[in-house]
Amino acid sequence: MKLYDFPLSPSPRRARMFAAEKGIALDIETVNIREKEQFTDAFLAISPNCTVPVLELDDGTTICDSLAIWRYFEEVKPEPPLMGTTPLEKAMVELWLRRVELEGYQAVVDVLRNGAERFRDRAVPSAEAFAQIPALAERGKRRLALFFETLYERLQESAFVAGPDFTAADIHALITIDFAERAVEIAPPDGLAALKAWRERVSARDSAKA
Ligand SMILES: N[C@@H](CCC(=O)N[C@@H](CS)C(=O)NCC(=O)O)C(=O)O
Repeated sequence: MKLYDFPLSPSPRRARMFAAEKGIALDIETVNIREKEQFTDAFLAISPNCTVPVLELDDGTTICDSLAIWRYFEEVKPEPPLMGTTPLEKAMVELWLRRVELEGYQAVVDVLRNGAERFRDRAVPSAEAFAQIPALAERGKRRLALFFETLYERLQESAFVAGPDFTAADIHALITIDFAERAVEIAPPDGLAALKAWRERVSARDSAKA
């Protein structure tokens, strides 16, 4: 299996970290999205939405979304489970994946893509031009602060984001926090001890370096 990847981007890191947890080997092909390689005809044929990651199976089938790639990996290699095994565990993982995506990751994306000069007219990842809306960057900062609070409260009552075990929800949350710190220079405030301790534990996993 081949992963079309860009090492600096959060979404491909999700696929790499999940695969590392599962012990799934991937051939990596880098698509330099800073050099606009996602818009070449060759890559558009692979990823019509012009984004990485894309997983290409040995028969040529492609899956061009990180969470769909997780689902595929989970089904073909169920051990160790990262998306829950009981109906309730699966529901809790799904719930937290959606909360992290909508309340955390999208907030970072709003801050970055509506604020940074390099995303002028590229506020949405697309071949089509989308103008920046500066108010979305401001709203994103507030939403990100709320997201940190939400995670902190959750991690005071739960060892991991979706429950007592490490799951894909932890991967999603860790990568979102790292992305916020690196790309928009917003880190969780001091004093959220349960969040800090969780982040250190999850960051110490070998897969976090993938
Ligand atoms: N929902 C997609 C989002 C993928 C995405 O937005 N990828 C970014 C990198 S993190 C990208 O390829 N951006 C291309 C661009 O900015 O033109 C997923 O999770 O795979």
